[in-house]
Amino acid sequence: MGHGTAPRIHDTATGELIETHAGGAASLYVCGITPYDATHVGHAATYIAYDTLMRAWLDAGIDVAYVQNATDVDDPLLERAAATGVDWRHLAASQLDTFRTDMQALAVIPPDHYVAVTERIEPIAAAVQRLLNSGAAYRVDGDVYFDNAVAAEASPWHLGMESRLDRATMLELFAERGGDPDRVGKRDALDPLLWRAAREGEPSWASVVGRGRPGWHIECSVIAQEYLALPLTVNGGGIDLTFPHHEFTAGHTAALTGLEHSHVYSHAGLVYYRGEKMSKSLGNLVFVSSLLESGVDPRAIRLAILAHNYRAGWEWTDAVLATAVDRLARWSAQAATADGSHAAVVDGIRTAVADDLDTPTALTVVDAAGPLSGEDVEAISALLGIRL
Ligand code: 5CA
Ligand code: ZN
Repeated sequence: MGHGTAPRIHDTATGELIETHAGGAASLYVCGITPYDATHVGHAATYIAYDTLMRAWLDAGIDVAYVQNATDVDDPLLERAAATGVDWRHLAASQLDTFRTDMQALAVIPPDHYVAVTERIEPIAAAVQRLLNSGAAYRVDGDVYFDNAVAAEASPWHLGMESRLDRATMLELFAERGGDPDRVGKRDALDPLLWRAAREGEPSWASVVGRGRPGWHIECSVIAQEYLALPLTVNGGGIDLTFPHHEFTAGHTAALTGLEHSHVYSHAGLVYYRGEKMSKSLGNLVFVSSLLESGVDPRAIRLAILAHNYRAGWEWTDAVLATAVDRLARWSAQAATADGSHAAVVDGIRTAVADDLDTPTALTVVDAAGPLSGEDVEAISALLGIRL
């Protein structure tokens, strides 16, 4: 369409709303799934948040380059494969298939490049070697770690630049989210793993830094650098990625390039179910595919998600879904029943979405409109991804 205003987006690193319209172009990197237990409603909410950002940019006539990764080799995926006696490659492939089908059903615009870490082992290993050469990385036995202190001296990044957390909180989250603060031989407890040397029974690849596989954060740093110009406009993901993942992704990129990784670090709030974060490790999951199989209209799932502010944590319940089913029925009954244009609705949706993706307000604009014109229906489709 090309008439909307470019959105302002909340940035974790500064705590401020940031303009995202520089030069009529934007780049987006959203951290993709680790393909097991996909796709739950929490995943869907995060990808729909960034889909709303995409739609707002496109509506404002901005050229967007969008990349997403898939963490198709990592400890939790390997553990799940081992526990269920499935080959890890088959597990990853089948879950990525489900994810893509679910995203399509939910009308999520696909990324321009969807990149699996197992396809990018060579450039990742080359980046690890460069960090070793520059002194920003060191070995512990065969494994390679990032030296936070050296990187902070030599680059625009320092520990805490992105997450703004204190060290005690960092240590806690690092241990919870895949880090190894107690590994003997590290220079600092918070130095993250860049490369894990081959272990018996684990997948590994031959590379310039020896046989092994990539650490987590270097994956997203290198894939973003390969496919997009730096700094990114927005690096997005769920709020659980604030630390350690996006902190160290930013650190690795800065140490490798001297550039900032991203202009904005954006985080979506988490979806809860039965009082706890919907998560693979807790097992309290509601799958998009199960909802679809039980006959739920994918547009109702999307509306249920859009009814919540993307930054707020919220609870998935039957009532949330029922409200969305009702809303979809009401909107459908009103679609294309009004003559002529209805600028207030289109403007209302645009203004709300441009204001840090305020979709709850956009929905109330449509609720209040009564009969909808053809132009309204087009705006609802373009900006909210709901085709009535
Ligand atoms: N592969 C990494 C990112 S590089 C990863 O975090 N994968 S994931 O499968 O665990 O999560 C995929 C995305 O969904 C991440 O952005 C994560 O923050 C988000 N996510 C996970 N659980 C929830 C939840 N309950 N609510 C909202 N978003 C969630
Ligand atoms: Zn990532």
